[in-house]
Amino acid sequence: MDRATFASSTAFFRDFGNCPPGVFAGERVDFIDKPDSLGYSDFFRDYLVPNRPCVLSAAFTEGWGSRRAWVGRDGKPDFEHLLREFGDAAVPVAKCDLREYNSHPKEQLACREFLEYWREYIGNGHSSARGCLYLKDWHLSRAFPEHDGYTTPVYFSSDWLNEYWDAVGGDDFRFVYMGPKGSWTPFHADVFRSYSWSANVCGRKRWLLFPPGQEEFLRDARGDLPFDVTAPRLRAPAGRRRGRAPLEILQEAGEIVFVPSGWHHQVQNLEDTISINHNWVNGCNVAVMWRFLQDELAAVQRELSQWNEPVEDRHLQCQLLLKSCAGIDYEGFYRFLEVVGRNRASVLEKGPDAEGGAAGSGPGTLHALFDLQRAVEVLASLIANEDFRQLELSSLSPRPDVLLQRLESAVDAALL
Ligand SMILES: O=C(O)CCC(=O)C(=O)O
Ligand SMILES: [Fe+2]
Repeated sequence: MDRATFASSTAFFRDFGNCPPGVFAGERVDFIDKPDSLGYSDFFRDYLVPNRPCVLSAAFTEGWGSRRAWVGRDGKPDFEHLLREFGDAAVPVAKCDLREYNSHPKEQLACREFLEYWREYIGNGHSSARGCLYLKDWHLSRAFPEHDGYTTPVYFSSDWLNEYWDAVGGDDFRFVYMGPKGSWTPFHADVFRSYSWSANVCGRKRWLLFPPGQEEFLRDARGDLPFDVTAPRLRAPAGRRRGRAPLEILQEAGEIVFVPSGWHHQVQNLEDTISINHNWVNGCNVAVMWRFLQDELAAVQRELSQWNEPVEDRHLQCQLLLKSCAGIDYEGFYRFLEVVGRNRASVLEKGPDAEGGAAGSGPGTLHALFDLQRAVEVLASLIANEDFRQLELSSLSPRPDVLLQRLESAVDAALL
């Protein structure tokens, strides 16, 4: 991160605090053609901080092994290769013709069974008695850590989510999707309101993207969000539509879509498509994640308050429910800030590096300082939060106030 980007990003979050203006006024999604025209700091300043989508051209994935090895000369998946490499793995597969709450029901299959189904589905004119199946949210890089199918582009490398889950074990947010033409993902915003990036190894996708807040116009009489925003009921004539039309992206083979934090979206595979997707959080959207957790907890509390039975340890029950519906509770979020905060403080203790002014350079000391300032701000807000204060804080080690003080001192020392 260069000095100018550090200064403008720090000022942005100082001025807008934890609720940046965020409303996307543009009608068009930027397309970046040449990798050497986009430095790390450019991406940080123009897309991450203002939370704006963009598309990176196929030149950005040109060197990936998966783009050669997983794809035949005709641009279609190379089934023989995929069977040899991944046939024995167990993979999650969604049934796109069915609905379970707000997603497609999933089952575990052997990758071989899915690939054979897919090949037959194509041979049958894209139809099958089994319906349309979609392999999704497969943790390929966890199952095959040695596989060199892709490298994460530097723009997406400040990734607190995977840094934390890699440190504590048990989960990660790096996925592969494989689906026939017609497979699709229903309307949603991503886990923890994280960012995502999604690269097509082969095939094409159609994305419909809604800036934060626009989803409110799509709720039905019960307040529920739609499952399918392309369903006829929702296609009101333009004059009667209250919200704006979504942004549409047609993503070609090799291209990468950057999905900002908290943007609802729906995605359809226009061809037989394989994609790689990561979800991530960093200093630019950690406050959005924290806001999301507070909103989810409030929803859980409302739900619980409707029960007639007295509930023992209500705040602990609420945390349990929060963890099961949102994927993390307040203590987990505290640990998350602790791990990232300590890692950044230790980078700063090592002293300045040479990257300060270099345009296009990746994370370094200034980035560590930016991150630490953001972690401190959100940690202070967590510690001041009434629901957090009701938890057994004395059992946390380090104690939250001690951790906050340590991290604040590390920021002060670095700013001297
Ligand atoms: O490609 C898909 O089907 C869904 C991808 C998605 O929702 C995402 O990358 O956030
Ligand atoms: Fe998504």
